[in-house]
Amino acid sequence: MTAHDPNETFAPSPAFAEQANVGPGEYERAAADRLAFWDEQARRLDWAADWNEVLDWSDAPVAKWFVDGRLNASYNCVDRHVEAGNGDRVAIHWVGEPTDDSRDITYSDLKDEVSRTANYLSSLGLVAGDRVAIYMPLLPETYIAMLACARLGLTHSVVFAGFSSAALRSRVDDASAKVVITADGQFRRGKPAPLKAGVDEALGDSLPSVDGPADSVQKVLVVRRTGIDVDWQDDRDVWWDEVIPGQSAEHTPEAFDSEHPLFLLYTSGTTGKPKGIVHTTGGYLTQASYTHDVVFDHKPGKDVYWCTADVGWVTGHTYGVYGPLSNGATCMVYEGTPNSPNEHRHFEIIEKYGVSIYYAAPTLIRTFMKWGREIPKAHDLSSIRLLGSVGEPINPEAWRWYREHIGGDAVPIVDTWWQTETGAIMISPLPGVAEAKPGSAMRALPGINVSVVNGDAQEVPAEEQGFLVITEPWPAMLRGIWGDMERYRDTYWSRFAEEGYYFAGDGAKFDSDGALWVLGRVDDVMNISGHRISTSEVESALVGHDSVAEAAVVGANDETTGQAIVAFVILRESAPEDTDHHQALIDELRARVSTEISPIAKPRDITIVPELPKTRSGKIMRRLLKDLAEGRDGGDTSTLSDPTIMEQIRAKGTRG
Ligand code: 6R9
Repeated sequence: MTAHDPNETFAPSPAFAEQANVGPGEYERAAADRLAFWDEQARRLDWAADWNEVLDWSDAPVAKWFVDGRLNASYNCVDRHVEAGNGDRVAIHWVGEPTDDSRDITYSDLKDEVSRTANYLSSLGLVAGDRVAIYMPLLPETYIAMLACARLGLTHSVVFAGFSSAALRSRVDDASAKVVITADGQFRRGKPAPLKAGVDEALGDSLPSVDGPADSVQKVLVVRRTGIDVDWQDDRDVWWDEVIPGQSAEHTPEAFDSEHPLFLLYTSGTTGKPKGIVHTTGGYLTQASYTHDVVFDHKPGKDVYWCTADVGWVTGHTYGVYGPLSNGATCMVYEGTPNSPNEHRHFEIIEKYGVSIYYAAPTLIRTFMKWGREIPKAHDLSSIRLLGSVGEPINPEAWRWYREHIGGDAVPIVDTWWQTETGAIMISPLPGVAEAKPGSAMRALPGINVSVVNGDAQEVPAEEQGFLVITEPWPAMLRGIWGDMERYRDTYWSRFAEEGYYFAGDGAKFDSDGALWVLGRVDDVMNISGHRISTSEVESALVGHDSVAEAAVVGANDETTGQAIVAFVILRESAPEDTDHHQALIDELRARVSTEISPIAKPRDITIVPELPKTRSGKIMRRLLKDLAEGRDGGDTSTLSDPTIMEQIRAKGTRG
C-alpha cells in the first residue's frame, strides 16, 4: 500500500491554465469590491429592468439581491441563445435508459417546447407565484416543464421520482401545489416501473399520514414514457401528448422581480418535516451562471457538459439546468442508472458524445472503483478535459483514481462544496489557477467569504477543526424555509447570531498552506476519549486499502471511550471472496487506521456489508448505521434508495 503525501498538489497544465476562463487576478478583483464584482457578474444575464441596489441586507437574514431588477429566467436560459444566432446548437443530448432511445434538442426546439408548455399551463389559469410539483425521471419534458414554470413565474418544486408517495404528498401539501407534472412510469434497470400510481396514491386519501385527498391539486399532467397501464381521473388527469403539441410555439416571456421565487427544493435525509428551501431569481441565476462558467471552465459551443445528478437534487437544478443553460451549454442528460444494461454505460456515452466536462458524486466514483479500472479503460475518454466532484468529502484515494482512470492522469478536478441552501458552488478550486490537493475543496470562490470558527465564533488556527461559516451574504443564498421563517432563522442564523454568520453545519479546517478541508457534517464528528475524529478521516483510511470500495463510519456510545468507532465496509470486486479471509482483512484494516491516523482512531467493530444505506442523491445515511450500532431499531428509511438495505446489513450483525 502506498502512503500518499497529504500535501501533494496537482497544478493545472500550462496549456490548461493558458486557456482558462479566469486566472488568479479574479480573487483580488472580487476582494477589492465584492458588491461591484457581483454587480458585474449579474450583467452576464439579460435584464428587462436594471437594479437600483446590488444588495439590501437591512432585513437580515433575508437578503434582497439586485433590488428592483426584473428578468425572466427561462428567457435567459433559452430565448436569448436563439436570438444570438445559436438556435441550432444542441441544448440537450438526451439518452434514455433503453439503449436505442435518444433525442437531441436544439435551443430552437427548446424554445418552442417551453413556449407550448407555458401556453398550456397559463390556459389552466395558473398565475405567477402559484406552485407546481414536478415528479419525473430525467426526461426532456422534465427540463421543459421546469423552464415553462420559470417562464410564467410559477414556482416549481421538483420531487425526486424515487421518493415515496408519502414524501410527495407532504411536499405537495406544504407548498399547496396546484398542478403535479409526472410520467406514467420510468425505466429502471431495463424495466418500466410505475410512477403515476405513486401520484394517485399521494393525492388520494389512503396514506396513513393524511386525512383526505390533496385538495390543492387541480391537474395532473402525465408524460407517456413507458406505456404501462395507469388509472385515470378524467376531471383531473391529462396526457402531455394530448395537450401540449397543439399549443402555439409563440410565447412572450414576462419579466419578474429579481426576488420572485423561482423554486422550492425540499432537503432530504433528515427527520421531521421536510424543509422547503426557497430560491429566488436574479441572485440565484447570477451565481449559477458565474460559477458554472468559471468552475467548469465552460466554453459554449465547444464543450459537451455532463452533470450526472438527478434534477431531484439541487445539483441537478443549478448545474443540470440553470447554470449550464444560462451559459448556452450543450448538456448530456441520461435517464438511467450507470449499470444499465452494464457498467460500461457512462463511458460509452462519454465516448460517443465526446463529453468534455464530467461532474459526479464521490459515491459514483467509488462505485466505478469497485467495478474496476478495466471498465473505463475499454473506452476512449480522451475528450474529457475537466472533472468535478460534489456531495460529500471525496477521499484522496478516490480523487486520485478519478484523475488517473477517468481523467487520463492529466485533467483538473474541481471538488465543489455547496448546499441546497447556498444554491450554487461556494468553495472550489478554480481549475486554471489552483494547485489542487486531493480531498480538499481548496478555497472560497471569488466574491464568497467563509471562515472556520470555534463555538465562540473565534477563527481557529490552521490544522484545527472548527465550524464552517459563511460570513457575508451571497447572491444565490436561500431566502427562507417555505412557510416557516422562524425555522430559517433558527437553523442557520441563531448559532452565530451576534456575528451574523451563516452556520453551514459542516466541520472544516484550513491546513497550513491555507487549503480548506471540509470534514463532513458536524454531527459526523466523533469524540473518542476526548479526541475529535471525523468520520470521513477514518473512512478515507479504510478506503485507501486495496480491497475496500466504500466505507461508512459512525460513532457509537461506548462505556469507556465515550464514543467508539464502528465501521461498515464494502469490498471491491477484486477482493478475496472466501469468508475465512475476512477476519484477517478486518485485522489488517484496523491496523491500517491505527497507523494512518492514530491508535485512537482504530475502529472497535468493522463489518463487511454488501451495500450501504444511501439517500437517492448518494449521501450515506450514517444516522441509520448509528441506530444499528447503538442497538436501536432503525428509524425512517423512506428516503433510502433501497429500503431493504438495512435488513441486509442487520443480518450481518455488528462484529469484527
Ligand atoms: C450540493 C449538495 C450539502 C452537504 C454539505 C456537506 C456535503 C457537499 C461537498 C460536501 C465535502 C464537498 N457536501 N459537497 N462535503 N466536500 N465537495 O450536495 O447539496 O444535498 O444540500 O448537501 O453535502 O456536508 O453540507 P446538499
